Amino acid sequence: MLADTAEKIKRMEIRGAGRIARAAVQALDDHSASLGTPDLQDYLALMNEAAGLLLETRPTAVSLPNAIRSVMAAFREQYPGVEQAKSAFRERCRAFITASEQAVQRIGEIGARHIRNNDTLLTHCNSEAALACILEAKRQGKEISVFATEVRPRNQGHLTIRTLDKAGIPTSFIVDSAARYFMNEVDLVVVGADAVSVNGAVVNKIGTSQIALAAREARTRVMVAAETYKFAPRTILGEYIEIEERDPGEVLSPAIFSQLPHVRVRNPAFDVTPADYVDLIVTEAGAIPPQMAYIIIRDVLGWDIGEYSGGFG
Ligand code: RUB
Repeated sequence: MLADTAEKIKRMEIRGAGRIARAAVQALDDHSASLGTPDLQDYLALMNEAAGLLLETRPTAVSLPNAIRSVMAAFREQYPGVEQAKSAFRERCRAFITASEQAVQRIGEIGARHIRNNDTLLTHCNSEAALACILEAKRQGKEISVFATEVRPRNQGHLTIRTLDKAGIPTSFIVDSAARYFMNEVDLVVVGADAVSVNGAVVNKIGTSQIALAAREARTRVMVAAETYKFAPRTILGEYIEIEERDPGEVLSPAIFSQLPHVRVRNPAFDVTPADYVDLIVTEAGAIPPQMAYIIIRDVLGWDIGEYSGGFG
């Protein structure tokens, strides 16, 4: 079960930063319940091992280590036996999953306030947090339309247009490279995030930074929807967020590729949009300018530059 979830996250059958975090927490909870050892030290060692396996699945989505650290914090307490440790862990896992779902809903409510009647939006990739804002605006009766990109190479845009269509939102499906062509028709770009750095830089699906650049040129606002557990605490220590580079076969079939000895495929899954290109980050704790990212890391996640404690939760 645990290995199965880890594999699904790697293969992107489970994808999107929020879903990855919840699936990992659910897998850890199931794993904990399945462990038969009566020895507390053995149990804790097996749980640490399990957490390690999940952590390695996708390097960029900081929601994953944040979520795992948050539930594993249950083991900072002392327990008389395995059963007590398991039930405390289960409580933490359930609380995380509920909070994560509520955060998306709250982001939708807050984000929708920044979408006006008759706005044309553009979204990239498939973000449940970004879609929550768009769907809530529609639910409130605002007349909106959306440009949705294809999202090469994995076509996450196909998921997005299904959701938008189901909600009855007029949608134009465009190839990624058409974003600048249409940008003058767009009032607001709405995207999600895999990670937000302490300096307000946003890591999201490859191509987001080009869209933000085109938006800046056209004076179109950019709104990022991101739960607070997507903020990357370790960036306060100067650490960079690793950008995942995926298999070349996602971009070009090995049959073609193997005939081109001088060609190599580069396939970064994410890119970094500097804070200057982002107008607003909508979190469940409120909408902030990107420059206030440190406040979220300090006050919501509990990491302070002065007293680095190595954990939160
Ligand atoms: C997904 C992606 C999404 C963020 C936010 O990339 O870039 O915009 O993860 O999504 P991939 P959400 O498809 O490679 O996982 O708001 O759903 O957490």
